[in-house]
Amino acid sequence: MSKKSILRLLSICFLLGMVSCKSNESKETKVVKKELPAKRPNIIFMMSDDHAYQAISAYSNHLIETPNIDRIANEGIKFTNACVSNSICAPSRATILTGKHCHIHGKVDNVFPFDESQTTFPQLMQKAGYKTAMFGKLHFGNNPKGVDEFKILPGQGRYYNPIFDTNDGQITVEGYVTDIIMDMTLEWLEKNKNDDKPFMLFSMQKAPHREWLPAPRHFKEYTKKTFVEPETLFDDYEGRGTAAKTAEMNLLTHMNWAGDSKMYPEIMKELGIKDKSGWDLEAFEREVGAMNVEQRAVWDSVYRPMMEDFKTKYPTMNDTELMKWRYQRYMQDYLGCIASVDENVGRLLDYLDETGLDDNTIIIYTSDQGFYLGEHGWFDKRFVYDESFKTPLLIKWPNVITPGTTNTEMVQNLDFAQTILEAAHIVPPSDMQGESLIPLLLGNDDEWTRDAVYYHYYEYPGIHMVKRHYAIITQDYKLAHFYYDVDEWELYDRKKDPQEMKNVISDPAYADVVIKLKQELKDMRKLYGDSSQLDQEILKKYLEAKNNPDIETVPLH
Ligand code: SGN
Ligand code: CA
Repeated sequence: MSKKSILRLLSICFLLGMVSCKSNESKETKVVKKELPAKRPNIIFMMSDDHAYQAISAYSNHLIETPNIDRIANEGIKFTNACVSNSICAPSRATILTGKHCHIHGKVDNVFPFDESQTTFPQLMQKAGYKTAMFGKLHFGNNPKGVDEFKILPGQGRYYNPIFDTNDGQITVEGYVTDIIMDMTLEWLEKNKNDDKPFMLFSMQKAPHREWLPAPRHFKEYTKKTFVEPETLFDDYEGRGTAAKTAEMNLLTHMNWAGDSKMYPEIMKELGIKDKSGWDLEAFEREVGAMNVEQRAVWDSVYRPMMEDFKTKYPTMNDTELMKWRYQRYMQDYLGCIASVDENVGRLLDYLDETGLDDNTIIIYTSDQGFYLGEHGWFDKRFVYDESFKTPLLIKWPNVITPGTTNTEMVQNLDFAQTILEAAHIVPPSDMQGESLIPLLLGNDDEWTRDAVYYHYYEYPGIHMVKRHYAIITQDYKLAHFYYDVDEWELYDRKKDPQEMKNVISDPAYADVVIKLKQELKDMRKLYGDSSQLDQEILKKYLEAKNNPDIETVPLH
C-alpha cells in the first residue's frame, strides 16, 4: 500500500474527529483535495464474462445501444484505458480478488484450480464487518472465500436452466442465466437492505461468453439485424509476428459451425460441413440441448428458418461471403446476449433508486477482459492487442465521483482490490501489487503516478493457440515478447497505429524506444517478481498436467 493511500485513510479519522480543525485548515490550502466520505459505502461489483468495450454504447455505439450500462458512466466515471494483466477468465478473476499478478497468486491459466490459501479481498471485508455475497460465474474450480452466501455456476455454467453450486449444495434453476443471476442479486438485496452492516455484493454474469446464446425474447430482433463490419475483418496478419498468424480464433477458419454459428447438426451433414474442433456438436448439445420444450420451440421458430435459408445459399458462397455471414451470425448472438445483460443492469439500478440504497452504494461495471468482435478476423481474447487487453470499467458513487467523468489513465484489474478496500476504510495488505483508484474517483488526478502496466499471458499450447507472451504497455507504446515456441518481439505505436497492424520492432525510427522499453520491461518484471526462471517453472507444470491425467485440472467447457 502506498504512503498516499495510508494518508488518505488517516484523513478519514482526522475528518471524523476534528472537523472544526479541518475547516480552518482548508482556508489556507490552495488546492482543496476531496476526501473519502466518513461513512463506509456498500459496494456492488458487476462483472460480465467477455464483455468487449466495443459493445457498450458509453464507449462506442457502432454496434449496440446499452442505455442502462451507460447510466453508470453518465452518473459516474468511465475509464477509457482500463485493462487486464492477463486476458483470460479465471486468472483475471484471481487478480481482481487478490490484487496480485498471476505469477504471484498462481492462477496463471484456466487449467489449474485457484490456490485457496491465497487471501482474497472479500475475506478482509468480511472480517472488517461487511456482509458479503457472490452470485454468478467465478470459474475457479473451487468455491469463493470470504462470502456469507454464494450461488456459483460450476465451471463455465450454461445459458439455459443452469445449475448452481450454493452454500447448501447444488440447485437447478429454470430460466435464462442472465435473468436468474440478477434475480439472485435482487433477492439478496431485498433480504439484506435493512441490515446495519454495509455490504459487498458480487453479481457476475456468464453472458456474453461463448457460445453466445441470447434470451428467447431477443432471438427474433437480433437475428434480423445487420452489423457494421470492423475494418480489420479480413486481416491477413502481414506485418505481425508468428503468434498472430498461428492463433486459432479466426471467424472463418476456427469458429465452430454448430456450437458457435448455431447450425443444426443435420444441416451440417446435408451440406457436408465438418468442424475442426471435434467438440462442436457436443457444444451445441450442451447449450441448445439444455433448453426446455418452450425455450426450444421459440429457438426453432427463429433459428430453423434462418439455417434453411443458409442451406440454399451455402453451395455458391465464396470465402468472403462466408466470412461476412459468420460475422453477422456471431454478432447477432453475442449482442443479443448483451441486450439482456443491459436490461438486467437496468433492473438493478432501478431497484437501488427505488429503495434509496443507491445513495451510499458504489456500483462497478466491468468485464474479466475484452474480446475480439471480428477485429483482425478474430473472436476470443488472450492477446495483449487492445480489444482483448482493454476492458470496460464504469463506476458510479453518488456524491463522490463527479457525474460524467472520463478518465484516460492506464488502470488495471490489478487495482480493483486496493480500490475497494480503501473505499471500505480497510488498509490493504502491503503485498498487493496494484494502485488504489481512489484518487481518480475523488478527482485528485495529480496523485496518480503509474504510467505503464505489465501483462503476461500463459495458456499455451491450448485452445485457440495463442503463444505465451509478456509485455509492457504505456499510453504511447506496447512492447511484447513472445518467448515460447518462438523468440519474437513486437512493438506497436499505439497513437499512430491504434489498430495494431504494424509491428515496428525493426524500424530504425523506433530504435531508441525499443532500448528504453526493453529496460523498463526488465525493471518491471523485477519489481513485480516475475522472471524467466518462473516462466520455465510455470511452463513445466503446465506441460506435465497436459500429459498426466492424474493431475487435477478444471474442465475446459
Ligand atoms: C471455453 C471456450 C473458449 C474460451 C475458453 C476460456 N470454448 O473453452 O473459446 O476461450 O472457454 O474462456 S467453449 O466452446 O466452451 O465456449 S474464459 O472466459 O473462461 O477464459
Ligand atoms: Ca472471460
